[in-house]
This record gives sequence, structure tokens and C-alpha cells, in this order.
Amino acid sequence: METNKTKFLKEGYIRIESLLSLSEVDVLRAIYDAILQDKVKTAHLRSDLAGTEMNPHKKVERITQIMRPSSLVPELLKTSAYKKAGLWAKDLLGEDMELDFDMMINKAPNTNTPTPWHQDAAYWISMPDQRSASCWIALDKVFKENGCMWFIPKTVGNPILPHKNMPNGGALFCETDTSQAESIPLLPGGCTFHDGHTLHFSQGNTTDTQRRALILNFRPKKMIDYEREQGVDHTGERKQRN
Ligand SMILES: O=C(O)CCC(=O)C(=O)O
Repeated sequence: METNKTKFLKEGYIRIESLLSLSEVDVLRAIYDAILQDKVKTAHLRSDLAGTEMNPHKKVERITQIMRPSSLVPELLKTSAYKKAGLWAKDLLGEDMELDFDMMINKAPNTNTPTPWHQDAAYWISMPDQRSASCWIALDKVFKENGCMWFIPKTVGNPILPHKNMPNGGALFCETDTSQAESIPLLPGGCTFHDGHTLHFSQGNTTDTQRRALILNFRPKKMIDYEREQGVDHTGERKQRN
């Protein structure tokens, strides 16, 4: 029988229709919006995944990424989202899974900028134990036109493909066959989990409202210690690691 766990291990991603109730989502939205609006406190953790806009008249953040929001607002760690996602991560990959880092990714209204196809592991140092689970939580209703997640089911071995930097900075991307890609629309409080080697993407937001996602990344405690020993705390600049 296929369970969420067997599907995650086989295909590299799963969809959980309702991780959080609407009242739990409301608590997160209030914290999320306050962090997003605070450009001063978030300056060292904030970037635009769409890259640098050279034209000063067009300088609008399109895909705002804020790393480690819980370092600014530690109460986030006590919310049900972090607890529930942590339990799922342990169920999917083992009791030694712990939160490595969190991040916010907001697609602003009418900015029509895709997050290109990539594998998260391309951003990370290589590690002896490659288990990882990333929980992408929708704080808005998400669908193709505002940037829901798309995934390509894992293939055998699932190697990290060569990634490149976009010419204007911002996100990494890779070339891949997208014929098997599946889009995952969600209601607020729904989430997906994906493995660090799973290819994923989202279309640009062409709607009049924002698309807020909170993302929690889990990996084995020993690998988190291994990263920290090498100075990797996921607050710094994005660059290709592999
Ligand atoms: O939110 C997005 O558009 C992309 C998210 C993503 O790439 C990730 O969570 O790894």
C-alpha cells in the first residue's frame, strides 16, 4: 500500500492537504507580514531570488527570500507549524531529523517571475548523510498562476545536476526534462515535503495578491553539526556548492 512515506521515498515529494488549521495559519501570517515589512531588521537575511534589477525605477522585490526568520522572532519555533512539520520529517526520514533552517519566500503581486527549476542540494555543501526534507507551507491559497510548487518525480540515483547562476544573480537553475512535472495547488495551511535532490519550480505570480510560503528544512542532527562546524548556518549568500 502506498503511504506518504513510501511515496516520499520513491518520488521525492508528497502533498499534505492540511498541515495547519486556518487559525494556526492566521498566527503565522501576522508574524510573517511583520517580518516581511521590516526591511531594517531583515536586511542581512533578505534578498530577491529574481536577482538584481538594474533599472532603479523598477526596483520592486519580486521574490523576497528571508533566511532564518526564527532568528528574528524566536516565538516562531514554538508554533504548531514547526512542531507538526518536525514530526512529519521524523516520520519520513527518521528520529534524528531536526530543523536545520527556516526561510520565507514571498512572491509579490503581478511580478510574473518564475523560481527556476533546481535541486536544493545544489545550494548545500556535500554531506555524508544526504537525507533531507523541506516542508513548504502555503500561507495563501496557491495555484499555478500565483506560484504553487511543481515537482518532477525522482529518478533512480537522482544525481545533482549541474546548476548555473542566473545572469543578474538570484536563484540557481538547471536544465531538465519537465514532461513529468506535477503542479501542487494547496489551500492555506496545506504543505508539500520534498527531498533535497528533488527538482522543483514555481511559475511567476500574475495575480493581484501576494503568495506567501514558509519553508522549514530538516536534516539529521549530525549533519547540522557538520554544517555548523564548516560555518554553514544558512544566513549567508546563495552560491552554487556542487
Ligand atoms: O517558493 C518558491 O517559489 C520556491 C521554493 C523553493 O525553491 C524551495 O522551497 O526550495
